Amino acid sequence: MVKSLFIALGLAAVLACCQCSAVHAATRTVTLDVSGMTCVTCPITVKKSLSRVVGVESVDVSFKDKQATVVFDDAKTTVEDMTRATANAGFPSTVRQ
Ligand SMILES: [Cu+2]
Repeated sequence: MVKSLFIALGLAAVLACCQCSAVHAATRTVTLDVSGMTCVTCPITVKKSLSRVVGVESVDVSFKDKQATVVFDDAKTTVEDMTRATANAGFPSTVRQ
């Protein structure tokens, strides 16, 4: 009896936590494949384009790996906004799955 009560309380805590995260914005990280980078200044352009997207918190672009790692607030922006931003800067990108 006591054990099942603890389980019920634990479940309630988990459910309460899930509701909490649905209300508050979550910070997420996405990796974009940016294939069109051909020289060392390309990542600077890519980084600048992503940094201008409202909701993007940090950008790390690797020329060597041809990818951009973006930390963003998913209540303010979407991955589509980011791929559009890089495409507008001349560097089409896709989400790494
Ligand atoms: Cu370049």
